[in-house]
Amino acid sequence: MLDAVHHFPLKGKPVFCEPYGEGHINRTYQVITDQDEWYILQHINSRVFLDIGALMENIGAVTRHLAKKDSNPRHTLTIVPTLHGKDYYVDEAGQSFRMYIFVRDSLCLQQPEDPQDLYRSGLAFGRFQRQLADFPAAQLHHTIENFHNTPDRYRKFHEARRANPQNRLKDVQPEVDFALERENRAGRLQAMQQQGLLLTRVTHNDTKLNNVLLDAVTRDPLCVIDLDTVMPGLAAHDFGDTIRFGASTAAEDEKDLSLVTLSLEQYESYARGFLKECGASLNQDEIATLHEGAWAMTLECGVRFLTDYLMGDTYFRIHRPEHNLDRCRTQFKLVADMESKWQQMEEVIGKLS
Ligand code: ADP
Ligand code: GN1
Ligand code: MG
Repeated sequence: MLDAVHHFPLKGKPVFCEPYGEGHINRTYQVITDQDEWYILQHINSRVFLDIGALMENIGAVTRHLAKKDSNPRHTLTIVPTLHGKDYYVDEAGQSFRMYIFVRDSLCLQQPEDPQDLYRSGLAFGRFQRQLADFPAAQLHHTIENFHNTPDRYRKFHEARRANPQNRLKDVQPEVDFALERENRAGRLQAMQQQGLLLTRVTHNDTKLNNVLLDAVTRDPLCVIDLDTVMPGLAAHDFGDTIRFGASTAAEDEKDLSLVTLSLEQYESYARGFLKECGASLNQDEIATLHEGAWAMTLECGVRFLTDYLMGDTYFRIHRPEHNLDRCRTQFKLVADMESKWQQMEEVIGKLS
């Protein structure tokens, strides 16, 4: 049993503490006590998050704000403070841990199981954005600088190519070429943001399907989780990242690229849910660039996986050699498929707005 578990005031004595979930960043454990109380314990990744105090301040403020808008405890993450009343526990080795109430009777999907699942996820993330519309964005710390600044992701990619510490560059020429061919267009959203056309909002920034919980019985959206990257951002990012992950017809690390395509049905389903909840508050340019967000988030994520592969897999957790390269390849295949379906993607948004 992890020692950290004993630093939180649990109801009952912990009898189970095992790794849980599919996240790429933190180490997550499910904890169960002899009174059948369930918790999530997380070892926070301090290589990725350089200021964990600031990160937990963000999560505390955001969850308090959300809980004021919706008092159902299954609808908002609940932090369990440590025995000393802090939001997280730091052990003697300097490692940080936090605890949440486990949202029970919920589903966390790795891929949509029915056509309505992305609609439900769209409702959840659209609602999340709407509920935070009056949260003062300036209060939020940037937990990762330049997180969805695609041109800056390219800058890091070029650095990795130059450094080439693992001598892997020679094996990835087609992927490098694919990324370079699209570099000029990749910063379009940031340019529009700088011109004031796209508004900076409080966004989640990591809207993977597995970062939202659905009710296990009704499948209604319950709770948005993984709040580490809630920061000022663009609506197109929150729209796009779900499409990248949830509207792909294959897993993020599928090796058979012929299976990886954009499902226009799932794309429309998410757009319908997302726009239902937050469409009224978006301006014309924001709506008109949602599909660009899907393209940009997918390209950016592919570039990030490729950069991490070149750097020796230091950021995303991998479960096999070349895992990051496989992930990069699915992202680029999806980008290419989006390009071939561009007009339909645009038409769907036009039809729904
Ligand atoms: P990561 O940043 O590593 O992705 P997450 O915060 O997303 O970490 O947690 C990993 C997984 O743990 C989630 O995908 C989900 O399955 C599960 N999880 C996290 N928080 C809760 C919670 N409060 N209740 C139930 N399951 C949760
Ligand atoms: C990471 O933490 P997780 O697994 O939900 C990453 C996202 C990527 C995603 C790719 C903090 O998300 O930005 O899009 O992997 N999170 C962070 O699957 O970098
Ligand atoms: Mg997650």
